[in-house]
Amino acid sequence: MRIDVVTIFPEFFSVLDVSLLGRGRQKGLVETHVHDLRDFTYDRHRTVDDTPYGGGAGMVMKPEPWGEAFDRVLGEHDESAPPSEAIVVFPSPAGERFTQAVAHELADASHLVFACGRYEGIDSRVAEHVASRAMVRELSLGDYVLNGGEVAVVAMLEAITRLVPGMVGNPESIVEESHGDGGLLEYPIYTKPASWRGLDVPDVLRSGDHGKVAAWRHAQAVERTRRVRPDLLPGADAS
Ligand code: 6GU
Repeated sequence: MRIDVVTIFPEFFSVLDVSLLGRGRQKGLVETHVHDLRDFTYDRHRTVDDTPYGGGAGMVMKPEPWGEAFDRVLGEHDESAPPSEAIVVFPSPAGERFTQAVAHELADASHLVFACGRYEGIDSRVAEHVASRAMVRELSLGDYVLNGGEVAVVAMLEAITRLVPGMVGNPESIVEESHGDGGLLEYPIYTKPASWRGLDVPDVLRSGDHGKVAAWRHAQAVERTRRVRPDLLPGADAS
């Protein structure tokens, strides 16, 4: 998988060198390229923003540097060329919700491009233009506002790349986790010692009865989901 990130803060992405993503890069499973949007400007001040048409507070990112950046990562603009294989992600609090299901979809792509907006956002023509050349997804982490897409993209990258085959040592460890296929939150987990600071591991987990253990874990997962995220339960009213 090839990953391109366009940002005015390339240094945010130095975290890609550590942890899971770093190892995946060493193994050749993912290849990341981080581009500084200001490298696609031509004025002395390397300007990437301007005032909004129609008025209002804040600044808007200008379309021209983004057009040049996409020409670089998607290939020069050519109306007659076939659409790129890439999926282009615009992180935005106004996007559709980034979920585990979306992470799985993006993990199947051969090329992902992340366009990190700052200020009040990117001139709307940029996403419209890119949509004529590649698949575009506007994605939000949740219902809160970040100053820019960078931190959101780091989170999305971690969620996506760990689903790429070969990235996680034991593939079974990503099957039973929260927001996996069961749609329930994860059950409580324990390791040794059996008694710690007066708190004991539930007896059922030490019984050796795999059927009982599975039933207990399922019941705990259902109970936890009902308590903290009832919206995830089957039949929950999404509204
Ligand atoms: Cl993807 N971007 C920004 N700027 N804020 C967010 C977000 C994304 N997701 C939640 N809040």
